[in-house]
Amino acid sequence: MVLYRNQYINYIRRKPLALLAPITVLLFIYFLLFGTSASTSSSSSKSTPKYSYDKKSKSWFTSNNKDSVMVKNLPKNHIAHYDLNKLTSSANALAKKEEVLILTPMTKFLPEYWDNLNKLTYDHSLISLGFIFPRTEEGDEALKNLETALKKSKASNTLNFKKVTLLRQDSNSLGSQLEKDRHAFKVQKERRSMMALARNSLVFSTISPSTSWILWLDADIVETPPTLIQDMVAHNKPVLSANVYQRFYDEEKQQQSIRPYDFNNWVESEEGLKLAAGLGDDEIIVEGYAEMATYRALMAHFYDANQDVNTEMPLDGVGGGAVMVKADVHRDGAMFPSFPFYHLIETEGFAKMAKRLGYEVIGLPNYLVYHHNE
Ligand SMILES: Nc1nc2c(ncn2[C@@H]2O[C@H](COP(=O)(O)OP(=O)(O)OP(=O)(O)O)[C@@H](O)[C@H]2O)c(=O)[nH]1
Ligand SMILES: [Mg+2]
Repeated sequence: MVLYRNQYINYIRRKPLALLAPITVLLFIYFLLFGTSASTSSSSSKSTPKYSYDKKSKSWFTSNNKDSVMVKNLPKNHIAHYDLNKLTSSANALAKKEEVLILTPMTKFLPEYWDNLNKLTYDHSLISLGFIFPRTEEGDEALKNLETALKKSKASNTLNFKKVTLLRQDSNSLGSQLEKDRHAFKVQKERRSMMALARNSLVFSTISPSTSWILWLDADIVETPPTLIQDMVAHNKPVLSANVYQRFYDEEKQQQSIRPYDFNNWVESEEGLKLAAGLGDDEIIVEGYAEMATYRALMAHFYDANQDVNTEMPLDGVGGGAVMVKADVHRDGAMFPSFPFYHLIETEGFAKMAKRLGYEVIGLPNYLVYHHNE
């Protein structure tokens, strides 16, 4: 053996150039086969983005197509299939493990809102949460408070939601959110159109291919039945709005009482249509203002404690307090117009758009949720 090896070594010592030909052939074959991937590994060792969409390097056997890209370093689940035909939103959502996305635009964090949300009895692992905060001091404060609440829940192992998304708004908001400023008639168009932009950013950034239902729940809704989700999906309606009331202390009767709060759930009236017909293209109707008497039937006034809690009534406008929407309604393109749409904007414009897409909009006059009392 030793002799055999020595023979070879002796031969190479005598004629070193004899190695040149086989080495060249080997190198040629190597670059031909691995030329492009060899350049990958050297570039990916630098701190490049996780996925690189480099232009394919020109090699001898590939065409010089400048637009073709190489997608590298992909995780195993990079290509995901979802059959939207198989995604259901049904009356027995919980049994079918349908996912619910709860969306809340938030200027103020109320602990009562958070406690109520956490008490919802729908399986939390099927619930995702999405929040959007304005770029104001108030928004900063609300975000900080929600983060603290999230940390606390996490520390006590009670944060079981599938996913929580916190968004900072890129559009503008009103500076002052004091009750009297928020409700002044002249600021409504601007205020509601800003809220529409916030709602649109929120839904378009958080809806996923597995979302079956979207529950719009305002940050000032502080009390709902714990079975809110099950109760609402049981109606199996594309858009379903609960009746927003408020608890207060009745000085006259010297006792706790309730009163209607949200007047954005309404049925269109002849007067409302006439009013709209007389408006300029850019003018809007906002419900609940004496400046614009519409004589619409307001769901808030239809509450009857002695009637069936599941009574339904068709609506033309909805508020944003607690509205359950089949995710397909949003997927089909229904959003919150920030511009006059049939002279309506935000949630009221959304109801109109859902109807124009062919969906039913329904209200539950006897199903109450409660708005915060400032
Ligand atoms: N991200 C964001 N959220 C907002 C903004 N304005 C209001 N919100 C939130 O949007 C929801 C509805 O706002 P509200 O101010 O309660 O509007 P409203 O219910 O029409 O009026 P109120 O009678 O005052 O309750 C609440 O959850 C607010 O916290 C805003 O500019 N940006
Ligand atoms: Mg409100």
